Amino acid sequence: MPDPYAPKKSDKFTFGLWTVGNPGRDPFGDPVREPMAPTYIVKMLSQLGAYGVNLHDNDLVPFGASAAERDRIVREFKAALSDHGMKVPMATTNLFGHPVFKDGAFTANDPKVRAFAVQKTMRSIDLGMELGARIYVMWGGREGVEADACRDAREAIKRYRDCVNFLCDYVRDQKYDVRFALEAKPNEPRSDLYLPTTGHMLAFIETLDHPEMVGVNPEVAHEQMSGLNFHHGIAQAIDAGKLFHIDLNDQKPGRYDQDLRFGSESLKGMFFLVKLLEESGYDGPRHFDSHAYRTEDEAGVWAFAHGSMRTYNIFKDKARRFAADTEIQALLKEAGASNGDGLGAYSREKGKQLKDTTFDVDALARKGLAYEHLDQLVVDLLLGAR
Ligand code: GLT
Ligand code: MN
Ligand code: MN
Repeated sequence: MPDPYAPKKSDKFTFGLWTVGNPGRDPFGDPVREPMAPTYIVKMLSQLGAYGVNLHDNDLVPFGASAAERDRIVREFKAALSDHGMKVPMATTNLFGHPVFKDGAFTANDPKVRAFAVQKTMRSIDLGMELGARIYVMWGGREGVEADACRDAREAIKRYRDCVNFLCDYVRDQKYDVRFALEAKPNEPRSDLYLPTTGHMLAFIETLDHPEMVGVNPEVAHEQMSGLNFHHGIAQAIDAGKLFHIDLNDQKPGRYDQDLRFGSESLKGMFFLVKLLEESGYDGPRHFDSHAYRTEDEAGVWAFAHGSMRTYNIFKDKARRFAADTEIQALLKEAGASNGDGLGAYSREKGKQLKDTTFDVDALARKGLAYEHLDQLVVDLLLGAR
């Protein structure tokens, strides 16, 4: 019998080259896996049912490569994409790996470092456009501090804004069809990062010259590091029309950025996330930004990739069952879950009427809501007992 959860191209699953390509290096230990050629990653992911791959400039073209070398690498990579029917929906810039970015990129104190970061991003956007990307992620991995004495945090935000504005105008000038997605993270690799959560990013975007060009790329692990409810943040981004991209993975609360396989830790939280994405009509890529455990060889990497996609599809099926479950739906109806009746717009008369209304507050307060029962039904559903 065919696997009903098998990933298909139409599911729009993508992986960063840096994710399945992660060699298992950590701050305490050396790599445990051989590097894999980007063209090989494209082939293998396609066979597993993925829709595409995403990349940093230097995942494909090594830092400092000559123009001729760059062109050869890009040509071969494009051939692999077309041979295996794979897309590059998103591209990004590595603004954190090279020592030049040790004090940040867009927010660094040295204006030459900031200018180099913008130049690197412009070239990297050109590469992304050549590969067909329509979303450009900005993750400010080094935009932060250990020593807060080194700069005024307001100055950092201003520099960040200036760079994003410059890049928006570059894209407009080139007539590129691309949107930016900003990714937040509270800390790591810096002690503190500026713009630490998706909520901070949403507020920052409204201060830009072209806010319509810029949205967010929230990552599960990053919000959970801050102890936040990920799917609530996603709901707010969707409500604001700003969910341009998403980084799916998993995380235990209060740890370093673990980038665990999607759905491997927070079963209930990830169920509600998938339910939200599917029911909201989000049609962007379902991108996995995670990597296999350091215990794994190459076979373990593909098991990790397959598992990430399969788990998403299982949650998608559970969301369908939740919607079709008569007992769950009856409880939701009784609880008034979709009762959006509001006061409507204010008028002086309505305001007066409301002030004069008598509520039976005790009766309202006495009513049990049966959420224990409802939640247990969700647990039964997720554990396969329903
Ligand atoms: C890096 C980081 C991720 C970002 C990537 C995009 S790079 O792996 O940990 O969260 O999404 O720059
Ligand atoms: Mn990420
Ligand atoms: Mn992460």
